[in-house]
Order: sequence, then structure tokens, then C-alpha cells
Amino acid sequence: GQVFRLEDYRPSDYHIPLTDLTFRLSPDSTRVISELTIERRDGISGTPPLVLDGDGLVLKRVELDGKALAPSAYEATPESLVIANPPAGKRFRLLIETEIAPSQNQALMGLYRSNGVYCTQCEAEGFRRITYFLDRPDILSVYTVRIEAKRDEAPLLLANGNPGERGDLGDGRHFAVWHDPFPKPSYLFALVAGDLGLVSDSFVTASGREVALAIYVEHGKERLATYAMDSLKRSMRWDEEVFGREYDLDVFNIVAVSDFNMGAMENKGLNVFNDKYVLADEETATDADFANIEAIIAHEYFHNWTGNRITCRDWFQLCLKEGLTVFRDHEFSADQRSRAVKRIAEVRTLRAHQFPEDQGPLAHPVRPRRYREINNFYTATVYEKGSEVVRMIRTILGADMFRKGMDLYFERHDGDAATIEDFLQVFEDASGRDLSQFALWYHQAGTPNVTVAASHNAASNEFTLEIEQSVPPTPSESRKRLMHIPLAFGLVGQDGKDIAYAAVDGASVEDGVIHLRKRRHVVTFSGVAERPAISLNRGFSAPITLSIEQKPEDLMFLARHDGDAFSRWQAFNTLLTDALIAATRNVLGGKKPAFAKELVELAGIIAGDETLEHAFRALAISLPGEADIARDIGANIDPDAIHAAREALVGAIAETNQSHFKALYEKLGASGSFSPDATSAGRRALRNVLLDYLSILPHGEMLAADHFSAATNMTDRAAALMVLAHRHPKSAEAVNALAAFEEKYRSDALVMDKWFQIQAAMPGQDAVDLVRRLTAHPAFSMANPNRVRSLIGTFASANQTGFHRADGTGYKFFVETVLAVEKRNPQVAARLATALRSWRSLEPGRQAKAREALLAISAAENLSADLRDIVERTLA
Ligand code: B3K
Ligand code: ZN
Repeated sequence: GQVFRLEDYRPSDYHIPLTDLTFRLSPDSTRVISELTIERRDGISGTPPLVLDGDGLVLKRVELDGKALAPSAYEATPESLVIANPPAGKRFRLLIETEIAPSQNQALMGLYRSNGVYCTQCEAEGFRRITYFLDRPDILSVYTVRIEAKRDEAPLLLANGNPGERGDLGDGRHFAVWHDPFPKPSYLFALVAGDLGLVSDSFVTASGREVALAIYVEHGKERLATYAMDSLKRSMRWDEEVFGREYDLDVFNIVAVSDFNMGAMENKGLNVFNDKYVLADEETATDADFANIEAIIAHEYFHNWTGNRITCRDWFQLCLKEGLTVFRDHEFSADQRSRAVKRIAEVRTLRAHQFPEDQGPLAHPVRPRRYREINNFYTATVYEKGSEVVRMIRTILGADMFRKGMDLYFERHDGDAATIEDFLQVFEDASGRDLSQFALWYHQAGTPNVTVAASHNAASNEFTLEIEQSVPPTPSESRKRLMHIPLAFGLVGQDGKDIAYAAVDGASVEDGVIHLRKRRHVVTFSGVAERPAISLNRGFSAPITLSIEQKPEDLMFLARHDGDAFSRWQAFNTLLTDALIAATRNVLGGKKPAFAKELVELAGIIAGDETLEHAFRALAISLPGEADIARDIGANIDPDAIHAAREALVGAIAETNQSHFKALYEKLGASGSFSPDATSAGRRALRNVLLDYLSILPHGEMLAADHFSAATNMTDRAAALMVLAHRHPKSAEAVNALAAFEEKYRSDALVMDKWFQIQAAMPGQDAVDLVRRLTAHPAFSMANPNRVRSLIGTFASANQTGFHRADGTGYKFFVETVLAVEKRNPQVAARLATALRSWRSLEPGRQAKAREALLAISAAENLSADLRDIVERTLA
């Protein structure tokens, strides 16, 4: 396939200042009439050919300045429309009529139907599946859209912007016109038409303008959009208060659809959502679902400024909108909930998804320089590491200067299709600082490693850190340059408070942050009388791996006393990880894993520490997952040994703390009336982690079964079901609970996703047969991305022992399924296939079988560009 390169960017010869679209909707043959006002760009001499993008299009009519174009004057293929000699005048009008079949569209890009509702997805390159266009993000156009449809089939007609004229067309058809005054790229175009229920509300902006808010959902589900609407209003207010950003149209519409390739889409004034991220009540959604809804509603809303008003010049700049908008939604959630708990959750996600990407064959810079298929670059690196990079800018500049830079960004670039260079420039201009070395975070792939050795000289009252940075090689980047790494830190004294030091030598230290810029720094703190415990990378100030020789006593001390909550969590997590790695080694050596008494007791102390939030305690005592342990071991992975080691530590902690955990579990009690707020969710989280521990003890299945039947909300019910299915799969309690759950929710697709997920993650040899059987379940469908992700995605990415079964049957099933999904939906298949990205870290037997699986996919006929790109890079 073709390779696109950043350095090949050229502005287009033509612009499209105005785009008027008419849609005559019909499931099998929709007509799209596009009337474009086209302008030659200033400074272009002559009349270069006009080349419009298409994808699978059928051209019905083309007119230039009101006259039919002679067939010799243009060339149309499904992939492009070329006008060799456009008019010599500066401006001309082009009319293009295409025919498309939304009902046949299973890739869910362009115009398609979900549950009878017409909807669109155009990012990144879906607009070209609707009409011929300059389908690139630097072509900003003002759109007017007229939709015509059968009134009974689609009483609701929506597009971007503000509503205009609407009326009857006779013959049971009607129309509506929408106008969006803000010039936008084609990827932000959206249309929705169908029969949906409405939840309406309103919002008065800081300057006093009233905005009509609407969320459209399936009829009968209106009640389930309450939390989404509340999240929207809080997001709108927050963006005014924290970033000074007001909403700019008269209406803001959200539509929930059940067939969607990802989470949601920020189309101007008309966000389209995967219904999983809109619909929730206590009976059907977990606390994690509520938190995701809040975050994603906010994320898409925040794109209105970071993405829509200021968009990307080209797709290499994707992180300009995504990394920044993730950072904004993280900050929003931190303000709405517990900042410390939110930060820990973010870091866990980053390590689980971005680190393996950055450390494997699919590694790429936050701003990539080349791609074959842009859809494969909506990655954890672009999104999550992109957000971490913005966070580091704020750490380096300080909150006030960061806000000044953001203000300048909005002022200088409103209406632009901008670049990462533009973004960095505003912070340099606002602060007068040089960010050129820092910019490497955008350009260089790989997770930097920082190695630290600490020593205290009691005679001279000096504390010294020897710090070294290195960036490991990544595909096509073998030589790396040195990074600017902001390392937040504290020297913790015996009273648990940070020790003051008199002076620092060897690196620049500002406001508790060591700035690493060289390969090696010897940083000496003078005036330090007692040997401190060193707390490094506080708040996870830099997305790095840290290797530091630390005494277990120091880590235990930090786990109890570090003033930075994140580092406190980190200290205990490091202890747990070290213990699990050692235990895995024991299992492999045929020995019984053993754990330090102090460690298992500390779990009990943290669980019961009433000075800490429930949610923090729950996170602290949750063991690293099997994939986390595998990542930290790094090579020669045997998932069965990891599983055995982890279960052994669960058992050791549960046994030692048995009566304490039982009492705590009882005290936390079953929930009374439900509230989705963070404090209530934290209490449930702690109680459910305790259940997980207690369930490993004798009669654990009875306790879990009681928990299951007493549950009055989905969080508790799903937690109990998971414990039963994973820890006591053969018990009557597990079988009954799975059956009861299925019976109760069989017609609620989103809840059935949880049922599929729990079973797909069931550890052990039997999972592959179970998952295969479940693909035939009436609630499952290969055509629906949520179902596929729940069952197949969970199996491949969250079931280490099942998927990586030593005999390779997990991989065989995976190959068949990925290829079956691909026939309909290449994007979802390509995403699934990334589950094998860490195949080289497996032990040799599994490694060979995983490689065969990848080769089998790459040998399949008519492989899509999406899947080919992933598989070839993974094998390279
Ligand atoms: N911008 C969209 C993602 C589009 C993915 C296209 N393959 C959602 C978001 O990040 O907000
Ligand atoms: Zn986004």
C-alpha cells in the first residue's frame, strides 16, 4: 500500500469555501447532490487539475458552473474525480451527484444505518464514501445541508450547525435544512436521520447565550440519558471556568447509536456516540461505565475548541487535537472526582496500553512521520502519551504560564488547521522558554528509561542522586536523542514530611522538579542531615520507566507516608510487582511461591486505613494484572506461571488478613440508595476488591453468590459474577449466576456485553471453547463492534492464559475470527489484531505459534489495507 509521509505535505491548489449538500435518503439508494464553490489558491499559476477523493463512489451527474460537463472533461473512478482543466477564473461552481447504499455499509464509515437510523462517521476519511471532495483536514468549508427523507422512517433530521427551514415535500416525505457558520474540515461533517427519543435541556453560557441541548436515544431509553446530560452541562461550565472556552452554536446535539466503530465522534454541534457511552442507570451500568460516560461526553464536547475551532493541518498532527483533548478530559474528571485516584487510574491505563505499544513493533512517535493507514494511528500513543506530553508542558511552565499559552493558542489559531509546531510555539512565546529539546517527546518513539542510584553522606550532610536516561531503539529509529524529562520528586524524612535541602548542584531543580536534559546527571542536595527515602516521578510527572535500587523498607515506608498520593500508590505497587515477579520465577522453577509477611500485612493496613479514601485503598490493594506482570517481566513470558503466582499472592493476602477483611467487608455493607458519585463508587470498589480476596478462601463461592443475589446495582452484581466465573467456574454458584444474569438481561445488548466479557476473560484452558460457543449465542453478532470487542476483544487482550494457550488453539480461533470480522469491518479487525503486538515477549513455544497466526492472517486473500498494515508491522 501507499506510504504517506509528513515531509510530503503540500497545501492544496484549490479550496472549497462553500459546500451545499442535499441528501435524498433511502436505504439502498441515497442520492447526494453536492454543490461546491471552489477557489484556486492564491499564488497558483495556471489551472492545475482538480483531483477530488472518492471511495467506492458511483457518479451520476457532474456540472460545472451550471452546465453538464462533457465526458471528455473529467475522469471518474470509484476512488477519484479528476477535472483536468478547471476554469481559468478564480472561482467556479461544481455540482456532483453520487449514489450510495447506506444499508449495505458494514464498515460503518461514511453514511450507514444503525438500527434503522441513518448516521455518518467521517473521521478520518469517511466523507469520500459519501461524495467526491478534497477530503483532507486543511480544507475548511462552510456547510449548508438539506436532508430529505420519508417522514415516518425519519421524523428526525439532523446535521451540523444551527437548524434552518423545514417542511413537507408531499408523498410522505419531508425535509430540513441545517447551516453551520463555522468553516470545518469534511471529517467533522455529520448527518443523522431516524426515529429517536429526545431528552432536552438548556445551558446558559458565561456571556448569557442560551444553548438548546438535546440527546437522542432509542425510544423508551430517554431515562438512561440523565447522567450523560448532567455530564454535558458540567463539561460546558468547566470549559468556561478552566479554559475560558464558551460554546458557539445555538444548539448542541448528541445522538446515541448502537453500531459504532469507536467511542464517540466530535462532529461540530452533532456528536455521535456509541450508545454504551450515553446510556446508564444503576441497574445496567457499572461505576466504571458512569465514569467513562462522564469522560467521553466531556472529551467530545471539549473537541469543539481543541479539534473543531482549531483543527489539524494533516493527519500527522492528530495528537494536536487528541492528546490535548485527552489532557482536558483527564483534568475535568480529576476536578469532578478525586484527583489522586484519577491519576492512578490514568497511569494504570497508560502502562497497560501505551507502554506495550511503545515497547513493541507498533511503536511510533506521538506525532508519526509516516503511515499507510491513518485509522491505525488512533492509538494509545497519540491519545494517552499525547496527553502526558501536554501535562509535562504544564509541569515545566507552571499552571499560570500554561494557561497563558493556551489562551494564546486559541487567540492565534482560531479557525486554523494547525500543527504541533504551532502548538509548541505559543508556549515558547508566552513563557519565553526554549522547548526545542522538549519537542522530542512528539518526534521520538519509545519509553525513556531513567536509572537512579541514591547515596547519603552523613558526614557532609549530602544526598546524591546519580541519574541516567536512555531511550531504547524502536522500529526505524535506532539512534535516539536525549530528552528533557521533568522528574517531580521529594526527599521524605523519617516523620513522613518532605525534607528541606539547602542547595542543589548538578541539574536544574525548580518547584520540586528535577529537569533532566543530559545523559547523566549527578544531583547533590546539601544540608540533608538524615538519610531520606526518595520519592521520584511524583504524580507520574514523566511517562518513563524508572529503575531505582530501593530497599523494601524504604518502599514500605513510602507506601505509608509519602506525601504524594500517586507515589504512595506506586511504592506499594512496586513492592507487589517485585513480589509477583519473584513468585513467577519460583513457579517456573517448580517451587512454591512465598511472600514477605510485611508485604501481606501492609495490604491489610492500607485496606483499613481510615485516613485514606476508599477508592484509593481499593486501587492500592488491587494486584497488578497478569498483563502488567508480563510487561514488567518483559521476556520469555509464560502466562500460566504468572497466573499461578498471582493467585498465590491473592491467597496469601486473603489468608493473613482474613478476619480483618471480613470485618471490613461487613462494615462497608451492602449499598443503600444508589448514587454514581466518586465517593459512593469508591466504597463499592473497596468492598468488591475485598470480595475478590475473600472469595479465594474456603466457601468463597458462597460469599460471592450471596453478594451476587443481594446486589442492588450492576457494579456489585458484575463484580460478584466475575469472581464466581473466574475463581469458581465449575461451581453450581457460578453456573447459576451466569444463567440468572443471562435470563434477566438477554434483551439488553449493553448488559449482555458484560456477560460476554466476564466469560471471555475466564482464565484457563477452557476459555477458547467457551468463547467459540458464545459466538453462536443469539445475543452475539459479528456485525456489531461492541459485541465483537466484548467477546473477541476481551478474550484476546484480557485473557492471558486462555488466549495464549500453549497449544496455540487460542490463536487459531483468533485468526478465523479476525478474518471473519474483517470481511465486514476492516477497522475493527485491525484493532483486534493488535492483541498480538507483544508476541516477541512470549516464551519460544508460544512465540512460534503466535508468529504462525500472524503469518496466517497476512497470507489471507484480499486483505484490507487496515489489517495488512497492522500484521506486517507486527511481524517486521
Ligand atoms: N475523533 C474521534 C475518533 C475518530 C476515529 C476514526 N478512526 C473520537 C475522539 O477521539 O474523540
Ligand atoms: Zn478525541
